Amino acid sequence: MPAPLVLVTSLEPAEDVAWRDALARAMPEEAIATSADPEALARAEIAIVANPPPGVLARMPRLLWVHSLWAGVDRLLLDGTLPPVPVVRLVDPALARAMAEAVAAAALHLHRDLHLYADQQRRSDWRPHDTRPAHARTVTLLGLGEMGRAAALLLRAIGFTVQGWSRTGGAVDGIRVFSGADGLARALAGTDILVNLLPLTPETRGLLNRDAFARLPRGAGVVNFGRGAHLAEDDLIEALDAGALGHAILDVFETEPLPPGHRLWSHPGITILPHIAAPTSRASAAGIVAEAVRSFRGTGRIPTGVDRGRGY
Ligand code: NDP
Ligand code: OXD
Repeated sequence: MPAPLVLVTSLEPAEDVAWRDALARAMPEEAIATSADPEALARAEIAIVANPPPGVLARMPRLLWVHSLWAGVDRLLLDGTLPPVPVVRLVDPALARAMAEAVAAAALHLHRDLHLYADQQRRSDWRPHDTRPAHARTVTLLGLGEMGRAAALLLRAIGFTVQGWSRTGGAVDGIRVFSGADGLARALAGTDILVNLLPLTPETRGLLNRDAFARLPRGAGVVNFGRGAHLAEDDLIEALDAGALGHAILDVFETEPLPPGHRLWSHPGITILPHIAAPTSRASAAGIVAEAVRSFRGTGRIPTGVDRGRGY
């Protein structure tokens, strides 16, 4: 009888139970315990995690690998007590498709000035603005991984001019790819709509800042779908207030939920979304975790984890 899998989360109890049910449905052959079960912690080789409370994984002496239910592992890797085992993140084509839709929606929103019309409506102000074709608008994707590549394809299909920036500058079909600090500066200079899809790492923290905004053409739009800590909030507000940036669409924040009364809620230049750019589908994610567990049970091979030194 193999050791149980342990689900370790700091989610609300109802959400935790929903994940446990989804995982049990996806792999009925496995026993799935919670971190409240000391015997399971002592025996388990695999932990399935979503924002695990710091320190819990360190109490698993036989732990061989961890599967995250999130795509981004920034919070997990910040836990200084995390045992030195492979950390596998969620790579789910359904998540990438959802993200591509959200990026397309945000880019079209900015491209067709929907924020201006929402504001005009409040004042019964019937005033059309000039339009341009999508190909005359350049959308730059920061990050060309699972999310960025899916978004690039859809944006191109809509007709936008698309370019991207990544660490290695690896080619992505049909789009211009930049890398390095010089590449970022060149990419920003030609950007109408900037979309952040980077993982949060020591290198990318605070990248959306005054320097970056100053390199964008006047009136550019900014979309942050990565992590809240990518964005220097004061710099964004300063750039919006000065008219250097046109509008920002934010889905992720340093503190989530964004507290009531937070200044970002009421800024006229900002559209707030409650971290819904690419919602994780429990059934789909559980199926992916189940495949990884079955492969491990069958072959003994641990799936490839993230590069913990690099942070993604
Ligand atoms: P991937 O690991 O597949 O891709 C990461 C991309 O970022 C790669 O292109 C990588 O470059 C690039 N990158 C990393 N570090 C740097 C750097 N220092 N300079 C330039 N480029 C860099 O991640 P995903 O696409 O799956 O996810 C990205 C992030 O999206 C997640 O980490 C998460 O934070 C966020 N996310 C947000 C969601 C939401 O609902 N808002 C939902 C899901 C994810 P290279 O290709 O060269 O390695
Ligand atoms: C994720 C997210 O990382 O939802 O999966 O942000």
